[in-house]
Amino acid sequence: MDKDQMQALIDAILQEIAQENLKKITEQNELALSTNLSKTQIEITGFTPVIRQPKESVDSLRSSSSLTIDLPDPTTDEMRQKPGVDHPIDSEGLPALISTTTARIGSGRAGTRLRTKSLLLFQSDLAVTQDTLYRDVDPQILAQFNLFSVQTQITEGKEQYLLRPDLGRRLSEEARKTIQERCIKSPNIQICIGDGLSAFAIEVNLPKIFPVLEAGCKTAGLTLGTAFFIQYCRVGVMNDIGDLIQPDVLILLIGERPGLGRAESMSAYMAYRPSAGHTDADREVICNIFDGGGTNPLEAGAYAIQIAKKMIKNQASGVKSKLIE
Ligand code: B12
Repeated sequence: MDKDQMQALIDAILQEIAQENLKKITEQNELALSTNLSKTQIEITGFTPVIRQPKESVDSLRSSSSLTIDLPDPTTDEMRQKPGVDHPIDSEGLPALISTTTARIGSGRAGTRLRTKSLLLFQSDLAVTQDTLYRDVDPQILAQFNLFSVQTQITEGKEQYLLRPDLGRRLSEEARKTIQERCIKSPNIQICIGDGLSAFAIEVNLPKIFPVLEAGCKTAGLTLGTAFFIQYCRVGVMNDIGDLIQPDVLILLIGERPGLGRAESMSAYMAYRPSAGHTDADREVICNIFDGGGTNPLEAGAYAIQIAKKMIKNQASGVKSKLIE
């Protein structure tokens, strides 16, 4: 076979494949259109050509009032725990195992890819994470506890906050002035609230923990400073606050880095007489504060007061405190 014959043969084969594919796609388009695309669950068995709807038909489908999405909500507990593995060896053991963990196990696969359910769950969980990271704390919650707001040296919003943790550890000039003017100096306990990496964590936990901290201070005979909120806050800002207010103990309630689909976790970072140059070795943390699986915020509040009393007694926190014990 010479070169021209070879080329002719290749062209013929390519044309045949193209026609076959076109036929398949047309058939599938017709099927999808005839069912108004209500069957969005397309079984993926081996190679399936991508169905691209002609623009007019997509537009007409969008405007059709009979368009329904028939995939169940993948974020419900029931759907999260539903095994995706076809024909498991132990059909009772697998659901039992899945129910013991929030890890994504037994989710199965479609060929080499994720199942649609797993993909949608990932996307919705990631949306929860991003929402809490990029959103601001609801001002109504801050008003509820008479908290005034100050800012760190972040001036360009959340993107800058994420890229420049160093600026989130320093108070702005205006913040310093406001704190100097409005805060009681040298209290036993100073409470500050920072958005950190999760606005939602503050919104759900602050109303529960704050009254416990206030009541705990009163019962323990500890003086309480003027609480306030810090926007674009990192843990290291505790040093600046310590230098300005000079409390015995500073408690910073801050939103923790959210996990996939988990946004409600808050931490209480604490330090004895924080000041410039202190590091995390001088601090302590009560982490994973949230209802239903974490440290209950009411208990966390009571525990924070116990730790504060210990810090005052030992005149130390962090590693130094551990050395005294
Ligand atoms: C991110 C993270 C880290 C990062 C921090 C880097 C960074 N710049 O963000 C790295 C990997 C360095 C880290 C290290 C450690 N971490 Co860490 N960390 C976390 C995590 C996942 C999120 C913290 C968060 O969201 N902070 C809020 C944001 C806004 O703070 P930030 O200002 O951006 O970052 C500061 C804090 O994250 C702080 N930090 C991080 N870990 C720890 C631990 C302690 C004891 C303290 C005082 C501060 C601290 O360091 C950052 C710089 O100042 C938490 C898990 C959780 N559920 O909270 C664990 C967690 C807080 N870490 C923990 C531990 C034990 C440590 C280490 C001591 C581990 C080790 N043995 O070396 C070290 C010490 C850290 C230090 N700075 O000296 C524990 C604390 C347990 C406890 N109750 O004491 C947690 C809760 C994880 C866990 N479940 O075990 N950590």
